[in-house]
Amino acid sequence: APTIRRADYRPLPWTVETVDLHFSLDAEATVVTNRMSCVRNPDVEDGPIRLWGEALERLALTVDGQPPASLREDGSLLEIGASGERVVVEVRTRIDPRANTTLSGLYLSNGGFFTQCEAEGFRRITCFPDRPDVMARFTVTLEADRAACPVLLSNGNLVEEGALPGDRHYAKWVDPFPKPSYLFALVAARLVALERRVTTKSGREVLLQVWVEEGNLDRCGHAMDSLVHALRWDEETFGLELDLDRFMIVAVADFNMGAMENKGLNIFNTKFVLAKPDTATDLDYENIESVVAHEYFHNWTGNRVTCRDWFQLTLKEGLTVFRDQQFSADMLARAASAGAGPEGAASARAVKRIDDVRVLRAAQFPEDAGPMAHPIRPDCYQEINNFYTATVYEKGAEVIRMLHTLLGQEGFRNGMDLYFSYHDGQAVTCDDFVEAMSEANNGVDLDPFMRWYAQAGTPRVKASGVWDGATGSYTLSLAQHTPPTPGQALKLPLVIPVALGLIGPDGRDRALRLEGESQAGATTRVLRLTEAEQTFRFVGLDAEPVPSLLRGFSAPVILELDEDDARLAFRMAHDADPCNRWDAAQRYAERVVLALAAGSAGEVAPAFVEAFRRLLEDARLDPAFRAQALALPGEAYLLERMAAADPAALRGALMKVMRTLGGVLAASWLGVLEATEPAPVYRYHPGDAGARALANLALRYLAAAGDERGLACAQARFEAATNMAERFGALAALVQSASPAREVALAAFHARYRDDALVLDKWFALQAGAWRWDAAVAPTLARVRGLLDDPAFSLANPNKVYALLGTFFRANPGEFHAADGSGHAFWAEQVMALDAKNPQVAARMARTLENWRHLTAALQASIRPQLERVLASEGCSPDVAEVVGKALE
Ligand code: HT7
Ligand code: ZN
Repeated sequence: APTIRRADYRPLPWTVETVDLHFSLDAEATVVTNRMSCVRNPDVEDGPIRLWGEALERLALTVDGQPPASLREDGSLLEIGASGERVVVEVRTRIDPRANTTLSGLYLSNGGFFTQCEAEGFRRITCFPDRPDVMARFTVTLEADRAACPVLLSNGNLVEEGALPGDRHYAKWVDPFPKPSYLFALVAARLVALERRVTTKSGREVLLQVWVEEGNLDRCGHAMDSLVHALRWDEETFGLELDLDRFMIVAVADFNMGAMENKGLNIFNTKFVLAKPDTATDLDYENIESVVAHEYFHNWTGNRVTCRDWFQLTLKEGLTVFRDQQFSADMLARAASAGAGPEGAASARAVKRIDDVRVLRAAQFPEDAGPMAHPIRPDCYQEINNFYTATVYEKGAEVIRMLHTLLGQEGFRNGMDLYFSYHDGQAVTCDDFVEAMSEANNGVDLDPFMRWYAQAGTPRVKASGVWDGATGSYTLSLAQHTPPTPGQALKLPLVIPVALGLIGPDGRDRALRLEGESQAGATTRVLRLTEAEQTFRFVGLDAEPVPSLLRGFSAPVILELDEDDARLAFRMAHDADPCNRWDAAQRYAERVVLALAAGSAGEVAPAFVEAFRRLLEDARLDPAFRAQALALPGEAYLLERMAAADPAALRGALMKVMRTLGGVLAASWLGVLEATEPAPVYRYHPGDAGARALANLALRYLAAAGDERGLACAQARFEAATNMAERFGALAALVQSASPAREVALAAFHARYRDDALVLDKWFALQAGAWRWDAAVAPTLARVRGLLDDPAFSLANPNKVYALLGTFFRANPGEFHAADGSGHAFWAEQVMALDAKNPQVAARMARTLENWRHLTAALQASIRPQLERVLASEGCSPDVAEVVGKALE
């Protein structure tokens, strides 16, 4: 596929003011009539009307009612010659939703019609200038069979509905806001709605609806509550109000991603809507809250102000992820403060931040170190769907967070206000956003900061300190460098906010005073690292301090700091910053695990076990924090930290560490379990969730160690559980053990939930992610292969694919990378089978091998032919070709 470059952006010679769409919906032959009033763009030299169309049968095309003067077709691009200042173009197309297995454009799911248009799905519905910089007013008429599709929804307001001959009916929707085509949506299906009316801050009454299949109405309450919370939060935090009279969420079981922010008609993967205590874990509840909020927040950051082109994707995604992270932190803090006061609130915020950092390290750092590394604003792509990445989203959010840190809460809010005042109703660039931030903050020079938008790769910050006892001063040297990434050899220094504290030997933070300052200030302050190397001299100290750097994970960098075991243990015990306390535990655990994996240590160091014990036994600490601090670093992250990554050796080391920590500390883990009796009634609350997380972790360690009391407890809790959070926690512990009880529990779980698609995803994922604690058990691959034939599994359903194949390829490297190469051959088979149905999902699966060059030479030799096989396969999609081609470059 050709490479598309950011530098080649040009506005179109013609844009569209209004669109009138008529859909005659039919499963195999939907006819779409599209009347567009096209206007010449005064800023652009003469040129044709450009429309894109894909997988369409064109039935008719007229310009002002006549055949076009000229028509040129080049692949999916259609160029129509037109004169004058405005013309009406009418296109009639036929599409086959049933045959559309890509889940992009108009498709069928369980008998209903649904759309997904971001990024370029609208062109699979009709011919259109399908680019985000073309914003038009949409009027949509839907016509369908009343029995099959009693509910007809589109964006905006319902202005008319009625009966039609032949048991059909229609509905007409008008969206008052101009929008790009990627925000168009329709739903025609058999659904019911949970409704709520709320009054916005300016006193308007709005109708909120959550639409689901009939049997799921009892699982919508949490999504609705989350929506109301999000609406209030955006009013209070950013002064942003819902601009529509009606806001709808629709749940669909077949969906490529999490959810979609179509104007007024958000379409969601069922996974991020449906929850009730018997089927959803605490994590499910948390995810629903954050995804509902994320999509709602897009109404301003994405819809009212949208992206000029897809290279600017982080403009809406990075910013909206940052907003949803702040929202979740506020929600968690608010709930925690009710029971545990300000300390509880602070801890809840920290736990949320740790979660975000875990995701960044597990998903984005490896991406930044691989062949797909790209800046948060990429310079080129072959297939835009491959660029909905952890870099654009999660690192993008970190970049916004750094702006927030540098400008302060008020400065950031002022920048947001100015951004909306300048750009409401426009399609803009990341530069426009940062310029508004600068202008609202006394013109602060943010040009150097823009490098974060342009440079790929995770920066390294090397820190070292020198203590001068004679003067009571501590000189901290910081040096930054970013390793080369594909196509970007040279990197310039970035603006890196480094939040720092200095801890005295008594474990207490010292007030900080830099040389030249008259008095000491706060105990945490943000240093600005802007050069390749800088030094900072702190004075007035009574003793040599221990530095705590990058507090709150103040920048998305890798900190290189020489700390011996004792110092890590000290920070594990005393760092006042919970993120850094967690990070100290992670660093220590990483060191222990990697030494075992490399064979340079034979046993788990007793000092580590003791440091770990102190955290485990410190009942003053928030259980949610302890659960975070006592969980080992993610396997994907650790693999990237190995020189020649050996998944089998890493797996062996992780097992050893888990067995040791589970065995040596068994009494303490059992103490945790005794102290956290399962709740009689489930409630989604951070306090309860934290206690459950710690109890479930205790079960995991004890089960890993084969502790009989722990295994019995897991079994008992599994059987007695009144909610999914506990049932799943206990089941996960049993599955990750050598106990035969795991099979009994898996069968019981299946019997109970055989008809529940979302819960079965958990059942698939648990089996695909299983480590082999019992060497006599067959390789996990055999199990995964068997599950492909399970009646509940389908390659056509992305949730099933992500649960079974995604978990195996991404979350189970120890089993996936079997030395005989069977996993790699299986990967190629599955990627090719998926590619024939759904290239977007296939490409996501293909990405699970992109960092293959970090693996051992033997594994590379096994993987290369499989990559080549996929790339050479007949009908390899551009999506998969980009991923695999770059991996092989
Ligand atoms: N903005 C949405 C992106 C999305 C998407 C992109 C490509 C293909 C399918 C998709 N479904 C949703 C989701 C979001 O970030 O909110
Ligand atoms: Zn988004």
